[in-house]
Amino acid sequence: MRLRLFLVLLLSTVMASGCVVRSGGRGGGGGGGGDTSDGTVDDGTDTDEDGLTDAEEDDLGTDPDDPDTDGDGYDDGDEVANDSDPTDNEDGIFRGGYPFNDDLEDCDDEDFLGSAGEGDQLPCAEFETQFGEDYNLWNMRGSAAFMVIDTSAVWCGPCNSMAAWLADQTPDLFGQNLDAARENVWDGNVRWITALYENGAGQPADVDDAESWDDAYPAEGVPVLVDGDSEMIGWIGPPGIPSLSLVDLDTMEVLIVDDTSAVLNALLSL
Ligand SMILES: [Ca+2]
Ligand SMILES: [Ca+2]
Ligand SMILES: [Ca+2]
Ligand SMILES: [Ca+2]
Repeated sequence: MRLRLFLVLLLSTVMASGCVVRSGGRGGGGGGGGDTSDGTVDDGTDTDEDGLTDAEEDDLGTDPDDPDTDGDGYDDGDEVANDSDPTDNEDGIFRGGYPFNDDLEDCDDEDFLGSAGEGDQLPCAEFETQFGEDYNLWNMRGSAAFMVIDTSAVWCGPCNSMAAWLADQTPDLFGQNLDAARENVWDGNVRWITALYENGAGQPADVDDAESWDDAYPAEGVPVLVDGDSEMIGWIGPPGIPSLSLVDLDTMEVLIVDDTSAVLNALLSL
């Protein structure tokens, strides 16, 4: 009963405070047998199953018993295959430490076609991050149970409020205490991406806007993606922003399309 009342309260506050929308991996793998640089035979054993054989790890100076030698969240084999240093935790595959997934085989669509519906699969599309790197959304697959898609614009006051809340700059969101929701994001139980489609002047957002947004509202683990082509917001099609949608990170299907209250309630109940 309390939850239902809360939902109604939250829904009404979100509706009242929203903005009207005015318009519109890199490779992977590694490892293999062969001879090593010191002439010893590599029998192909990969004890820690990180894609590098024990002999290769011996050459590289990585730990054959630890898939992530430097503890930056990326496996040694993935780091080598993607030209980051497996012994330097300041040098990862993606700036920001965002998840990496080298298996995009199940993805059929790279483009956003039509409009999002419940059960539709998220395209394996790339967006530029606030660091100027291309990031395929399917890298998030398997990194948590769910991912929130937050479609926002710089000119939208409530979008800024939501970002400030997520960055722990304000205690409440739209007058509600939703700590359990954001703590699930901070703890990595849920992934969150913010897709910015317009800047403060209502023009298409670019990487500078994404960088400024991240500087103003730094939230660890949350990529700020440049949606200046309005691909994401065009696909989701919210009549108002901020708009939250929810994706199942196992199937990559959209569970909730443009229902901010429902998504926040889902995050509260995890
Ligand atoms: Ca290994
Ligand atoms: Ca290793
Ligand atoms: Ca690593
Ligand atoms: Ca590294």
